[in-house]
Amino acid sequence: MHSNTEDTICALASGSGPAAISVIRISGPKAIEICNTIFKGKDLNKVDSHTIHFGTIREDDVLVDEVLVSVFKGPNSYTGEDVIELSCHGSPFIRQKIINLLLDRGARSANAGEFTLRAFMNKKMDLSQAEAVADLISSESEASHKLAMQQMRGGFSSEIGKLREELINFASLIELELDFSEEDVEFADRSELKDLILKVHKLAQGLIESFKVGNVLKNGVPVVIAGKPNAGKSTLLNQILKEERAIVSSVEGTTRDTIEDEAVLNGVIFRFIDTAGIRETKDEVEAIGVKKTLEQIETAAIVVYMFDVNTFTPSTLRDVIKELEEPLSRNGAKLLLVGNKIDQKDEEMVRAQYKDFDDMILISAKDNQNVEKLSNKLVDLIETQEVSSSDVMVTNSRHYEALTKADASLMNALNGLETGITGDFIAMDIRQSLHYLGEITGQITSDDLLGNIFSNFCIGK
Ligand SMILES: Nc1nc2c(ncn2[C@@H]2O[C@H](COP(=O)(O)OP(=O)(O)OP(=O)(O)O)[C@@H](O)[C@H]2O)c(=O)[nH]1
Ligand SMILES: [Mg+2]
Repeated sequence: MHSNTEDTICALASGSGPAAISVIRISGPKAIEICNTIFKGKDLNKVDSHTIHFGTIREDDVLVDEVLVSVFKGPNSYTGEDVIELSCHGSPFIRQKIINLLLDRGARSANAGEFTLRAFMNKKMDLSQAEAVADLISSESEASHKLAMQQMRGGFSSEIGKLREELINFASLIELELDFSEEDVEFADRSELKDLILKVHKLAQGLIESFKVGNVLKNGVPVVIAGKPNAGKSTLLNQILKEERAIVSSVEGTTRDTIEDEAVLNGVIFRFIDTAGIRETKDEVEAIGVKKTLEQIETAAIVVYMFDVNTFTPSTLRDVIKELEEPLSRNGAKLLLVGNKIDQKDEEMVRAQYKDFDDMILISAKDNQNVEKLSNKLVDLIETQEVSSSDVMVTNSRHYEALTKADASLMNALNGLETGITGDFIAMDIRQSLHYLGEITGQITSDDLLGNIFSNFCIGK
């Protein structure tokens, strides 16, 4: 993906609907000059950087709008180039008029993400920071906001930087040895090298592991509500979402397809998935739903297994847990047992009956009894997974894949050291590992990669 930096680009940077104020952004070598041709007020060519000016925009002699123009001169701007941010009244008509005037005077419409692409090319930020900008814009919860902010400010980049530094040291030691290979010297102490690789491997593993949590924090923790028909799953979903999202009825097999919606609990996004009740059925549509339920369980982070305390027994519950064991383990999902319809039974009696099951919650979904307790429990289950720590976390699947490949190359190098393979092969593995790390921060890029990343941005960013 190229951005011809000879071009001056412009685009609407704020939302597309009518608004009190809209911001039009212009960046490039002629940003100030072009803006100056339509602006009446101070001569923008003569003002200082980081100043704001009031004036009017005119088309010929017709007044289009009164505006404020912020001037940022490169390299001290978002893109590193001369940048103008023009605040006008937020009417779609005015905005389009001003943009048309700018295009007329020689600016070009910016592509999606082109401002941030320029910031990356001008080394204002590395690639993972640029990606965090997009995450920040789309963050919907406290947790996803925090992660994006940390990444944008370079927390993740500096972790990757550390890994790279260690490996570069390593590679230079090995390569120095290669230069003198005729003389059969060993500069690099093999056991020291091994320790170094193990150290980097440990760091990489920590980051790779963090993806599991980082990913759910960014995209929402998938919570599957499962159970037999009529357990009250849809009633619970509606209570948590505080709306009548799913149909509730006393007919078994009401929910036939999965229903998904998000709720933010304690700053964390949860994606609740209400499912078709699990039972043997001759109904074809329902059977497809049941199959889907089982698949959902395999991808969940938490499975809320719900049962009706009137019709269940501890021994059936034990059987259910046994059946769920295998699908749960596939993704390392946690199980939360929830006994429902406690309004129809004596709570103490039921508690005594199920005393062997730790951490079970008894609720009445219908009467909204203990549902908040259940929500808190969900938050606890996530938070105890060290989420609340301020450690750097991987949230981006591209980074996750690159780290996994980098680590695999490291393991090849380690293997090489252990089996006494010659230095040139080991150096190759290390170079390979460096290559993958470089892809994360953007020292190594391709047009395809950049195109992929920046085309997902919105125009104007
Ligand atoms: N008494 C009582 N009834 C409940 C409670 N929760 C749900 N119900 C009733 O149980 C019936 C089934 O509720 P649903 O929420 O549709 O159950 P479901 O698990 O989604 O059922 P399927 O979609 O068929 O798998 C409805 O008549 C609900 O009103 C509760 O806490 N107490
Ligand atoms: Mg249902």
